[in-house]
Amino acid sequence: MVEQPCGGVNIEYSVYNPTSVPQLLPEIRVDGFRLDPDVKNLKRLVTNDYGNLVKADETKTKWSDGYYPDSYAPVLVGVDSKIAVGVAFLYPYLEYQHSTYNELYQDVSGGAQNGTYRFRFRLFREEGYPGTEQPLKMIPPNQTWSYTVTVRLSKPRNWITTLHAYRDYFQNLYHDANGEAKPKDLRPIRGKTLADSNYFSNNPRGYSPILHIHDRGWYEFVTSFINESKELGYARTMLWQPSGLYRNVVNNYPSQFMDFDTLQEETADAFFDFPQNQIELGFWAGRSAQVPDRQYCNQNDPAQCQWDPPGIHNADYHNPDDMAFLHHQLELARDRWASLIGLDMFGRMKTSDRYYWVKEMRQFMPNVTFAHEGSGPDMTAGMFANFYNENINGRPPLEAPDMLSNYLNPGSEIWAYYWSSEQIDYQKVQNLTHWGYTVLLSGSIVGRTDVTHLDLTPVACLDGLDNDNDGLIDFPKDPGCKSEMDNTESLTAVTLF
Ligand SMILES: [Ca+2]
Ligand SMILES: [Ca+2]
Repeated sequence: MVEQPCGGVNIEYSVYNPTSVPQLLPEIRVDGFRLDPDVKNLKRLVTNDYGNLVKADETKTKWSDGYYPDSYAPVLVGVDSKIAVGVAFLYPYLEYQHSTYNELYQDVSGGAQNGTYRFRFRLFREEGYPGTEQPLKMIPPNQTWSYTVTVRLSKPRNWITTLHAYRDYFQNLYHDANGEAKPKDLRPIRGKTLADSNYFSNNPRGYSPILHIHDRGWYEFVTSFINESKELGYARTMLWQPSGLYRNVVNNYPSQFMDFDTLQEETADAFFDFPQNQIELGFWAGRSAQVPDRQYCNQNDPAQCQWDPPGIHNADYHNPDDMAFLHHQLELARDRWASLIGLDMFGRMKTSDRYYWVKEMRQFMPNVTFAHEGSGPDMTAGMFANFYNENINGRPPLEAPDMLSNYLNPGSEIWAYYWSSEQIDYQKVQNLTHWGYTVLLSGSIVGRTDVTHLDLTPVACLDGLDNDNDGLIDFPKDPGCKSEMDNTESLTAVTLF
């Protein structure tokens, strides 16, 4: 594929520690970019919600999406009306295992560079659990670590191509090792909540009484759920709390998502009806990176644990007992015909451990699509879907395609969770699908949305095809595309006289 021409340089950094004690890593930055000094004319790439341009907050002089790999990629892009500047930080994450805090900021010192912009990567910290502050990373004695900062300039329209050197580096490191994700599947997913703590007075695991899973097992529910899903036009489904809920509610949803009670266990062959009816069955794996404390499990078999254990902990990828438990849950899901598995709170595992664990899961269940709740970084997103929930953490609604994900991991699904207790905005579901998101609809009204006539085709400027046969594909390459949301690659007729 030929990139739009964009100029730039690569800056190589070698950090050598000649001493006999570990040393802090220095801040790495590039200075002096003369983008429009008036911040209200500046747009920047966001990397922690969905990867697209937003207006820079003009009340600030520093803009950051926090640490990578909590964010999607270690890249910074600033765009004004004349030029786009993209700066990326290339380093072998799995080898160095440190995060980086990425920041675009404006020099307001009043000096010679006043009003110009800087791009910096700093506060490199030990890899740890997202949301917790780790110690600063030290480079060991007598070692040299290498980093490359790529700086690319382009016309504003071509801003995404300023990241092409990062994309080449990234795909070479991660895609070559794992293969690309499957082509995106835009068919919507129908979500269903099976239990709620309000129902503990009715049955021990809080299954919704009207579903009768608690007293009649799976057969009735599965038959009616499949029939209903077919009528509404769904071919993919997701069941939350398949094993019910813990009474000890702080540990919900259960990591024991496949540890059924006796009646549910005895009727679990009902799930075979899903593949029989060409409906993909999904299970939501509660707290998928946490496991029951060892003392609540069988002495000889760490995979067999008592239901609702009083203590759980973050799973350690290097602890065979923890991993035996997680493996066993997956085995049960596989035997029960799961095609989709949602990994609840997956961020409780370190990024590099998640990376190796998901690689293993994919080998173990090659036909299953996994999804990462909380959105994983680019290096894991190449192997499974991300899950975007705009209902939490003040995340913005999805109002455009995820250009960054499309660019780095074009085959990866992004599940856009649509939950509402109110009437559905069907146009929103259609827009999200056109923009390349897989919509996961859930809730008593939303989950009953008829999607039979949903158009599953991405817009022409985002579909990877040369729709008008001019040799140029999609936005920004095809000049007929006004934006990545344009549905035609053809230039509209212009009246000249
Ligand atoms: Ca196209
Ligand atoms: Ca074209």
